[in-house]
Amino acid sequence: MGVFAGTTAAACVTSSLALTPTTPFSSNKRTTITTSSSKCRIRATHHQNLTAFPSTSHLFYAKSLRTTKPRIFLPHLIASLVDQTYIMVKPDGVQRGVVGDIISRFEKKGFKLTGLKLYQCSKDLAEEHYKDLKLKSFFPKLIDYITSGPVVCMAWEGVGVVASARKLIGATDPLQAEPGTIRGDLAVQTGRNIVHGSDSPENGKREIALWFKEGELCEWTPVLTPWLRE
Ligand code: DAT
Ligand code: MG
Repeated sequence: MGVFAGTTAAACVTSSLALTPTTPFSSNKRTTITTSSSKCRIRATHHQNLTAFPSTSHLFYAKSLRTTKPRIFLPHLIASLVDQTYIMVKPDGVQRGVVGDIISRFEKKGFKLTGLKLYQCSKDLAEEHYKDLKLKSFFPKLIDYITSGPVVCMAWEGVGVVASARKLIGATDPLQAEPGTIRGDLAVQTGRNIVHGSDSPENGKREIALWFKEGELCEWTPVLTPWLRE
């Protein structure tokens, strides 16, 4: 139960703020409380604690002093959190016919596709993409593999998309990747792990700029956005 100790109008407001929909009351009872000094009457509705709904202290909510309804939407806050990631179905994924399955996992998760193409890449592009691995013994084989057939290049956008995509993809070694991940479900060897995902938001931007030309990316608003984000 909340504690009501206010003696002024301001204190009444402060007290009533304690009764937000997140207050963990167990029933829908209405209570009238009268403070002794100010005769300020506070009527509060006790809400059931609906665990399916997140706390109204969530980042994208702001409370109104007049209504306690969490209705203010702050799109500029979300815009500053949106990342891009470069996802690529490698030649083995294309040859094995799992392109649709891989795209579908990102679509179903709720991320936004902003670029998509089938592409046969040059040795130079593959080497630039994997430049951080240039000194690794497997580098020449990796470049041969990536250039051995067409790849499917994708740009995906969303809040937390880089880290989430890495989880959807799974560990580099498919035998270590969890079941339910792309590599965990569809591959058996590191050298044929069928999909690439950027490892940081910075690399997401770098790789999208490397693989896509100007005009190949689309800015659009999916109609399902209100069903994915509050
Ligand atoms: P990831 O693709 O999970 O980001 P990475 O960036 O370390 O992994 O390596 C890029 C790719 O290089 C990886 O998908 C497959 C290949 N690779 C990595 N380690 C390898 C190894 N030990 N032997 C053969 N290929 C390897
Ligand atoms: Mg990597």
